[in-house]
Parts: sequence; C-alpha cells; structure tokens
Amino acid sequence: MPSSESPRISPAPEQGTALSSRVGYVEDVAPGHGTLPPRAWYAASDAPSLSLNGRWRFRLSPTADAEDDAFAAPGYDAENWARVSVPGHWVLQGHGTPVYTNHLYPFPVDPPRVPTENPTGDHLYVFDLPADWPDRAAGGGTVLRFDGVESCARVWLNGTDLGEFKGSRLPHEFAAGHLLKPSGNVLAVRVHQWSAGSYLEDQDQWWLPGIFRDVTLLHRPAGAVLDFFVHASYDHTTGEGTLRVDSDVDGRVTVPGLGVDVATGEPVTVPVRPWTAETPVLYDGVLATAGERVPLRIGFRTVELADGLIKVNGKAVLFKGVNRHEWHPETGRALDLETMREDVLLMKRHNVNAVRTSHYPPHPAFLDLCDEYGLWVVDECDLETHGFVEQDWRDNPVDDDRWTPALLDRAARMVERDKNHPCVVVWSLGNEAGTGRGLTAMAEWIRDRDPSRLVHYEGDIDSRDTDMYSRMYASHAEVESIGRGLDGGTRKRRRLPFILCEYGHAMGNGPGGLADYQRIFEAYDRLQGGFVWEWIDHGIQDERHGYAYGGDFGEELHDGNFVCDGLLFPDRAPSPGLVEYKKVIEPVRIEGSGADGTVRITNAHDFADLSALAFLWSYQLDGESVDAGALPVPELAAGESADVKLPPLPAGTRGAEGGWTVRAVLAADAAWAPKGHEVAWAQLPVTERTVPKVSATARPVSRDGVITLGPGVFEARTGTLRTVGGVEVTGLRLDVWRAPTDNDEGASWQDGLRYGPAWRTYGLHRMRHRLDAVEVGDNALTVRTRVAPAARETGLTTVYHWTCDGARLKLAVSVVPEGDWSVPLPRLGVRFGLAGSADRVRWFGGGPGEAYPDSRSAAVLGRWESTVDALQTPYVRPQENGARADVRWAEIGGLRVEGDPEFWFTARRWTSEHLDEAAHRTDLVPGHAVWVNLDHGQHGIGSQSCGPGPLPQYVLRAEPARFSFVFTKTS
Ligand code: IPT
Repeated sequence: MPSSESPRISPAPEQGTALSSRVGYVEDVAPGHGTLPPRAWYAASDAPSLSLNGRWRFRLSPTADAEDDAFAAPGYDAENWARVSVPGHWVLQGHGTPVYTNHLYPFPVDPPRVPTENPTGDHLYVFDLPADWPDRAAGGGTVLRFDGVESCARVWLNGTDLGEFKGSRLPHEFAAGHLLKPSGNVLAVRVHQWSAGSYLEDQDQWWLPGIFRDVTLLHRPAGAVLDFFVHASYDHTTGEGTLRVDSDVDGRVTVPGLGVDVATGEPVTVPVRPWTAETPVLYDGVLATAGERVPLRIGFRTVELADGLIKVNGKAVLFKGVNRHEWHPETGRALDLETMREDVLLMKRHNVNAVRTSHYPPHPAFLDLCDEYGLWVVDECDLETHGFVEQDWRDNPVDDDRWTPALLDRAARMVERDKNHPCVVVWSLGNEAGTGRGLTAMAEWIRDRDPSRLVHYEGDIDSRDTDMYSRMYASHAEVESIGRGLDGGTRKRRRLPFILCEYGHAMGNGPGGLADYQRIFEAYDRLQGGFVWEWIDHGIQDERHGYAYGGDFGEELHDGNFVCDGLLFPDRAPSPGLVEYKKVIEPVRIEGSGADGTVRITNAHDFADLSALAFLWSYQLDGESVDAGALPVPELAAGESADVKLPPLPAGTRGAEGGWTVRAVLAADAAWAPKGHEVAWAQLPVTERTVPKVSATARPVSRDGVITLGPGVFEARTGTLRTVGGVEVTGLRLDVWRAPTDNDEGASWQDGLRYGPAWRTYGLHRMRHRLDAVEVGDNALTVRTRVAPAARETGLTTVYHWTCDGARLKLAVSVVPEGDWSVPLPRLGVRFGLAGSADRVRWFGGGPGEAYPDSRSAAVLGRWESTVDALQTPYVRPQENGARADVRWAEIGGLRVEGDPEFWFTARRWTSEHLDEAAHRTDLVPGHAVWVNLDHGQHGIGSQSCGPGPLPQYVLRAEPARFSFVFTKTS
C-alpha cells in the first residue's frame, strides 16, 4: 500500500513469445506488475503533491525492443531527443500518425500477439522535489500516479524498474518514496502503442498512444488515508440520509453543514437534501486520519431497481443522455479541466441529464464536475473487443479465462477510482465485447464490491449479468414494442427496465427522428430513455483539410468520417442536432391551441419543481413581436401540470398571421447558465397566414427573342427565366438532388434501402431536362418539360406556369412522376443562381438554424436574418445542410420570394453537385453565383449511418405535386 516502502516488483514473465523477454510483458495478458492496489481517486488533500506534467524528452522507436533500457539510468544524455507535452499523444505532436478504425483491429488478430512494428515512445523527465517536500525521516511514503497511458507502459525511477501496466484509461500507482532524492530525479517511461491490452481496447476511435493523462507524485504521510468508500444513501420516505465512510485507515468524518462528526465505519442518519442530477446538493466534509485530511463532497442518493424500474430516491428517472468520448481537436484524448467543464456546461445548457462515458472511464475530474453540476453517469469500463466479430467472436478474450485477471483488474480500477461519486449511478462492463465468462466475473465482482449501484452491459442480450435491458439503435417500432412488453426474451429480462445505450446517430446532418423516440420513451414507464451517439466529432485539426478524419493520415485500414458523428463539431460548436435534442428533451412541456387563451404547462422534471424558472409570453404578428410580458406559473412539483391563462389577445391582429410564444427561462443565475437562459419554449398559432394571391392580369409579350411578363424576362426559345425586375436569375429549373448526408448514405451493414446509393443508381444526381413546349398564352407563359436521368424510364413531367398581376411574377410548378419510382426523392423544388454579390438573407419562417422533416422541432417561427455563409452548417464531411423550414417568404440578392405553400429555403455559394464532391470543408470554394433552392419537399434524415432510416411519414415519395412561388424585386 502507498505508505509502505517496499516496492513489489515482480520480474517480467517469460511467456515463450517471440519477443525478447526484456519486453515480454507487452504480449502478456496479465494487467501488469509492480503497481499498487487500486483505490479511490481524489483531486487534493492536505498532503503535498507534485504534478509531473510538462515538456518531457522523447524518443520514438519502430519496435518494442529496438532500444535497451539504458535511457532509464540516471546520467543518460537525452539532450538530442525531441520534446513532447505530457499529457499528450506523440502522434499528435509530430511523431508518427494517428490511425482510425471503428471495430477492425489495425493489426493481425492473433491474441495476445502484436506486430513487430510497434511504435514505442521512450519518455524522460528530470525533476527536483520542492524545498518543502516532507523529509523521509518524517515517515510516510510517496506514490507515483499515472492517470492514463495508452496502451502499455514500463516505468523506472532513478534507474530502478518499478514495473509495468496496461489498461489505458485507468489509473496506475507505484510506491516511489524509497527512490526519491531532493533533486535530479529521473523518471523514465517506455510506452508501447500495441500490447496485449490493445485487444481489450478496440473502441471506435483514433488509436492514440502516449501518456495522455496526468502524472503526479503524491506524498503519503505516515497515517495517510489509503482507500475509502463513502456510502451516502437517502431514504425518500423519511427525508433522511445515512452516511458511512469506510476507510482502510481509521479516522473521523466531519460534515459541518449536517453537524456530523463520526468515526470512520460508523453510520450516522440525519435529515438531508438529496442529490439528484436536477438538484445536485453536495455537502462538504472531511475525512481525517492521523496523517491526512481529505475533502469530501457528499451527495446523498439511493439507486435501486424496484418495480422493474431504475429508481433514484424512490422515483423512476428518464435518461436524456449522450455518449461522451473524450475529445479535443488538437490534443486528442488529453483534455484540460476547462474543456471538461465546457462539456458539462454545454450538456446542462442543452437539457442533457445523463452521460454514458463511452467507452472507458473518463478523466476523473470530469466526474467531479458531474457531481457538482448534476448529471447521471453510466461509468463504463475500458473494455471493447469488437474486432473479434470478424471471426464470429472466436478467441474473444472475454470468454477465455486467461484474460479474466485483466478484466477484473479493469473493473476494479474503475470501481475503486470512481466509487465515491454520487453522479455514478450505473457501472457498465464495457462495450461491444460479445459475451463470455469474463464479463460475468466482472459483474459479480462489481456487485460484491458495490451493491449500491446497478450494472449495465448492452451485449448481454438476455440480461443475465445486468440490471437493465439495453440496446443500441433499435427502431422506433421495436422500442415501442419493448415499451409495451411485447419483446419476449428471458423471464428475467421481461421484468427489467429498458434503455437505449446508443441511438440517434449524429453523424453529419442529423440525427432525424429524435422527437419520435422521445414521444415513445415518455409513453411507457419501462422505457427509461437513452443516450444519443455521440457527443462530439473526433475531427483532428489539420492544415490541409480543416478537420481530418479516417484515411487522412494514409492509414492502411480506416473507417473514414465515421469518427465524426457528434452533436458538437470538433471545436465544440453545437451542431443543429444538439439544438434539436435540447428542444426534444426540454424538461417543461408547454402545450395548447393558442386560440382558447390558455396554455398547459407540465413539469417534466423527475425531481425539481419549477421554482428555478420564469415564464415569459410574447405575441407575434407575421413573425414580429408586438407585445410581451411575464406569465405567472405555479411552482409545479415534478410531474404536475397546470392550465395557465394567457393575456387577452393584443388588438389589431386582423389579416396577419399571429401566435403566442411561451418560454421558460432561468429566473436567476444557475451554476451552469446565466439568468434568462432558455430552457423550454413553444409556439401556439392563433390566426392563420394568408397565402399570396396573384391575379393573372398581365399578358406575356414575345419580341426580339425574349418574352416579357410583367417584371419577368424570359428567353423566348426555351422559356428560361432571365431577369426579374432587372435582377439576373440563372438556370431556374426543377431540382431533386441533394448531396447525400451520412445518414442518407447509410452504413454498409444496413439491410434496408440505403437512399444515397439508391439515388445514385437511379441517376438522380444527373437528371436531364427535356424541353417539350413553350406556350405563350393570353395571360400565362407555360413551359412544358420532362426531367429524367439517362438509362431509366422514370421521369418527372414538369410544367412551369408563369403568371403576373403587373408587378408580381408567379411561378406555379406541377410535377407528375412517370414510371416505376421505387426510390423516394432527395428533395423536390426549384433551384436558380443569383449573382455572387448576393449576401444578406432575410426570411420569415423557421429559424435560426437548419431543419429537416424529422429534425425540425427546434425551428422557431419568426423573422430571421443571415449572410449566405452563415446559413451553411459546416459538417466535417460536407453534405446537404442549411435548409430553413416553413419559409413564408425570403429575400436575397434583390429578390423577394413568397411561397404557397411554405417552402424549404437553402442558399449556398456552390451547387449541390459541388457539395457532393467535397470530402472536407476546405474543398468548398465559393463560385461566381449564389445557388438558391426553394423546396416543396425534403426527404427525412433518419439515423441510417448506424441505425434506422427516416420513419415512413418523413419519406419524400415521388408523387404528383403542385407548388408556387411569387417573385418580386425588393426595393
Ligand atoms: C456502435 C458502437 O458501440 C459505438 O462505439 C460506435 O461505433 C457506434 O456504433 C457507431 O458510431 S456499434 C454498431 C455496430 C451498432
């Protein structure tokens, strides 16, 4: 244990592998040698500590045994070595390159063997102890802690071999005190990119070797705290909490706010305010032993499986979660505290209440933040063996007893490190590791050590070892049938609650269908919510590409931009998917018809009342607020509803489109957002829009090769529009193509129709326009065409019917599909080009951000303004984006367009074809025109890049359609 001075260094095992015994540990299935037993992690105590983060000397070798260990000896001259930052990954600091694969092992599968080509980074750091570092004579010892090293490290201090370890995202400690001197200490760490441990770390992410979390020296005074376990439960029937701190070293526990002062191991029951993710009440306390005072932040809460539900403090919870990988576009999985805080604040501000730490325990400071700000955490172990699926899971380490010690070591390192966090409510055994005895052993060990939390593992389809039925990417229909209890399954599973540990694949544009899932979650008690895949795009900042993804570093095997599937862009700017999710999971429901003068407010929190929120109303006429005020709403308890009277309708509302907007905002500054931050909102229409009417009074006049109709000038031969009121318009015609989204493209393993590939097979990206007739009538110009791809009989008979009342030019488009259309259309509308100087855009419709048929919950009806550039959503791999929904009218480049019915508006400085060709943001180069799409229909987005496609109601079927636009020149 840390206070002991005897290092327990076992010799490296002789495995009979081909590697020299000097580095035989690399291919040893054992978790390591020489490390101390795992224990609780805490950031600070009154015992001195020394961060060893900084600039370290670094040497990269091509194989594990290319160099001997002479570098570890004091006096070794490393002056000509490079330097790297620790924490950090050497491949992100100019030494070698990152590799991205989803589930394929980037080396031959022959466990536990790894390739001879095994990049190995020797790290050296020379440090002095601070002058006030306690003298050895004072007793106690010192521990050297590594919080994360990928994937295998051997450690020497002042020339003495301390041992070696695997388990990349887990802490490892060594006793070091007996080796330290006041100055000139030499810490040498040899890190191998590949090891037996790599077989257990096949998560869908970049392979990034290095010492990527903190390295710390911790003084352990005589009588210091060793390991301790804070048990803080809450009895919702009495309102009392029971605290018991078990400690390996006896001491006292004080909690001044509760008047608690008890011996370790002794329970005490007092009235408390419970901890929940919505009300994260923490009591500051201290654990004091003879040699150390450790600050405690205690949250009282009880997690249980009761009545077939996951309950906290007696109430079922609904997870509105995200899967979070650790990511920073420059430093990879080496995150600083501010980045972690930014993640937590962004989650809280977007109504997210839960995090699954996919697929490994995060930096421990992240859990401190989850305790403090309030997030439910599913803490997942650093375990995935997904690549074995390629061989029908043969030789899967989790079903091979030789690996069980390594699995148990990982389970223990996670549980012991994180057990004192109230935010952790569920332990997850890992991800995508198939099934096997090793997983059962982990579950049994965890239950025995910590019966106060629940156990999760998605791969356990019968829920033999787990407390919940968990799935990923199940369709809406299947989730609904599980909600109804119609899913069958084992007797045990039928009685368990259900969560979707992954759903809503946020790759590129999307996900679609979140609102539809949420409605289902809320309809059935058994469904306790889910975790969207995933929090952030793992794009790597890159001069060539903006953000790089798989394949950009010449990887032999890679999975492209499947690594960019987050609700945040790599720079943490929220994507429209996150804005949509925020709306879908808002904790207050605001409903009503608007017309009857009342609004129904429902508190959809699981615990909190509405006292933190203020409600505001406003009334809009044609998208502009004409009146606003505060709306008194009772402080409803969780789950309660009230009908609240709206003020009388503002006067003078006739003729205009009118409606209420009701918003719930923070009434005062919260820890995670300022006063006024919007939490929930709804719009309740009152009076309908009057659609534009244009009487066909003007006559088309054909002269000198042009046809003039009011402000419109057309080419006589083709009927093509050239100008409106002098504003040049190019190439106006029917348009059905969109640059397929990642969700349109779909994943290769999907058995359903994959739209992107099907659209290309149909030739929808190369439609030809045949001119059949230009008819100049008394009061209309009619242009008849057939739009169809080569090699197919399918086509769209398209008629453009132009009329005018002298000032306003109306285009009515009718489309009739011909032939066998078994694929839907990507979009249906017209497109045209405007001069490149077109920049400002104003519109009345949905905004401010993009929306698509199944991702439109967050679109607010109003008047919006933007530049063309700001309309673009910068997906890391360019694809269809930027449509604004329900647009009544839009103004751009001197033109005003009104729609009947409302339309989808898109404007960009490149065509859809260019967008489709681009592989990275930097491939998008503005052309000479601004291309505008006015769409009558858009196909849904869905989640098919990993899950189900759009629901049937969002599929844009090729059907007869009519829609119209009125063009005028703006003054
Ligand atoms: C699922 C994985 O659990 C996750 O890590 C990630 O790869 C995700 O898919 C896709 O981005 S596994 C999938 C085969 C359902």
